[in-house]
Amino acid sequence: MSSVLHPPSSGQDPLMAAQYRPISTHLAITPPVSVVIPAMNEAENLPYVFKTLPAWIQEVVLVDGNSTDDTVEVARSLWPGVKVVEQRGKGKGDALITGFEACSGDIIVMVDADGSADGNEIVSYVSALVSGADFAKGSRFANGGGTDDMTFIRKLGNWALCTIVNRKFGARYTDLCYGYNAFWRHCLDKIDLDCTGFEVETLMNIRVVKAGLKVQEIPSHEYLRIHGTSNLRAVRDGLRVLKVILEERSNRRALRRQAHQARLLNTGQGEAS
Ligand SMILES: Nc1nc2c(ncn2[C@@H]2O[C@H](COP(=O)(O)OP(=O)(O)OP(=O)(O)O)[C@@H](O)[C@H]2O)c(=O)[nH]1
Ligand SMILES: [Mg+2]
Repeated sequence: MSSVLHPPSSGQDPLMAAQYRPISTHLAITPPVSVVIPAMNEAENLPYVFKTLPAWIQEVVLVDGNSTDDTVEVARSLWPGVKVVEQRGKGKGDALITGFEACSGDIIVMVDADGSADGNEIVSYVSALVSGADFAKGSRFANGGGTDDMTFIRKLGNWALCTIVNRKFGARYTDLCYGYNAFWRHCLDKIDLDCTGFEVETLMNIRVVKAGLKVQEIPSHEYLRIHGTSNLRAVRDGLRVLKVILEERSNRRALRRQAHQARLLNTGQGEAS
């Protein structure tokens, strides 16, 4: 693929070499990478988050959810070029949609601000994307992944919802409700996000499958939130995830019905029946 190259050797034209940024010892890439961080009162956690972000990241977009602490000031002090955007509405989904619009990179990486995601994993996500995947989906339950942050009940709920998505949409996911993902910007045109809460990750995972995009799971380790308390409510948000799954399923049926009717009309059978 044209966007992947081994790091240029010292004999190469420096102007040509400047287009490529090494992201590991054996890989250099040209596409700019943006990281989106939704953050609501995460000032105490941001030092841990920014500490692990690779220096080759082109842009960091922090979406502030009307924080009442020093989230914005701390972000600016830790990453001087950080682009801070205020979300229009409420919820993590709304924040991410706002953040995606503000990104200028070709590759967009979603990273939580609670210290649960290790920025050193970004290289695995980006490597998968430049190697041909459209959507690199983090998984805590793929071989090599893990979580320190899920209770038994949350694991059970996530497994049940993931099983439903796999059965209903023909996916082969090992994880569903996880916020560490990366994708090429062009995916946004195909998944047309329209939700506000924590169900956003599920909606993305379903719509990428429906759009026929190439998804690769990336084993990821979720660490404990370092400071503060979770904004997620297992039952409330679990039900919102289920609602999204059912809605996406009925939209799919309606689309199939429309396509079937269009085919009948084209062959003249529709008028006859
Ligand atoms: N801007 C913004 N960020 C939010 C909002 N809700 C949650 N977040 C951020 O989204 C990320 C994930 O939220 P968490 O509360 O950690 O939820 P979670 O990771 O699903 O759940 P835990 O595993 O319990 O931590 C964190 O960085 C939050 O600050 C919101 O309404 N606005
Ligand atoms: Mg968290």
